[in-house]
Amino acid sequence: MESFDLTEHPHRRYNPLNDTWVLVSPHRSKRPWQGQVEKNTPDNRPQHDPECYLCPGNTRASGDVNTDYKGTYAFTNDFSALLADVPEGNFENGDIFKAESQSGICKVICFSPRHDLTIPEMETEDIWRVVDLWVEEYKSLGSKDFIRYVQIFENKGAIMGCSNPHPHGQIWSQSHVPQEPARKTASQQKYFENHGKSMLSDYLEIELREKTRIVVENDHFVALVPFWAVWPFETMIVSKRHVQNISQLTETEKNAFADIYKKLTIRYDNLFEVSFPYSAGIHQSPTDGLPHESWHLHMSFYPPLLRSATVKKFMVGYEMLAEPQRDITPEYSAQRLREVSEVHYKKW
Ligand code: H2U
Repeated sequence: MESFDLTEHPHRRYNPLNDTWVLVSPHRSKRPWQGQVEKNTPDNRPQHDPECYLCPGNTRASGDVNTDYKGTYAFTNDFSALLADVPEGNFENGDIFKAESQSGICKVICFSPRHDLTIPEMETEDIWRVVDLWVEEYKSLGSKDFIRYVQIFENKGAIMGCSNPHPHGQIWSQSHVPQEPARKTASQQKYFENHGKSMLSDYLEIELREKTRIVVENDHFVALVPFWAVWPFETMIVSKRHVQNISQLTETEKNAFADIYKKLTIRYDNLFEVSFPYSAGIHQSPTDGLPHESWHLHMSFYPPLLRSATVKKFMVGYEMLAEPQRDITPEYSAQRLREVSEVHYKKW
């Protein structure tokens, strides 16, 4: 029998960050497709939309009026999933029924006053302002006694459930560390105790040597398709320097973060010639007062598209009931993203 080959044979890959597995079936990527096709709607957005609740000077659903902002703009979500004044408490009935109260603050952050732009279309210096706002919000929300974790994220595109095309993200901060960052906290801590180095420092060292999964890098950050990627074109931006969170980035590093965020998302757009949808977010140290020296800042991108602007990956069936599965290998995805231009060549 021939020997095991990661590019040919079905296998499972381990994600050491969150202690999960993904099934990879490279032999299956040529199967015919007759399923759902998403519509690629043309985008003719004006620079300012009087109906948009995120544009400068407009009235939101709550009746509050946005300032006439010129750069970035943050406000408390009018429909926050978490509220600041929740009485503390637990509910327990034996080992089966458990609940705990949760308080928090949710914010909406507008990336630009321009309604018609997206991150890959913005100037790097304007994206720098977004990074700077993330830092400010992480620091100010995280410094509150009852906030133990700050989740910064961006939902882009209607198929990701994004309610408005105006360039924006969200921040949910809360009184407990939610399960995904909690899993990453435990795994990174264990690795740090065993190796005396952050897991992602060791991981980056290998990736930078092998180069097969790297998409783009600059002096301070690397964007790559992780070995354990679940989504077809999932990527991760990792800081070259081991920092726990964005508040530790130097001005130069913040600029480099903006630069790689732009370069990666341009490649995404160019891949299928569409404003590429994704959910992306920053994972970094909790703000619970513990040291967290093992945490290594990274930003994950989870795009749903599989083979074109209109064909997306479904996480259904086996993925829902057993574990995630992918067909094209992370190495192939990285190669595709490396091959497309880093210049945003099309407006659609
Ligand atoms: P999404 O597009 O990712 O859904 O984010 C938009 C957020 O904006 C959403 O959470 C909030 C919604 O609650 N929002 C307001 O806070 N005020 C509004 O007037 C409309 C939407």
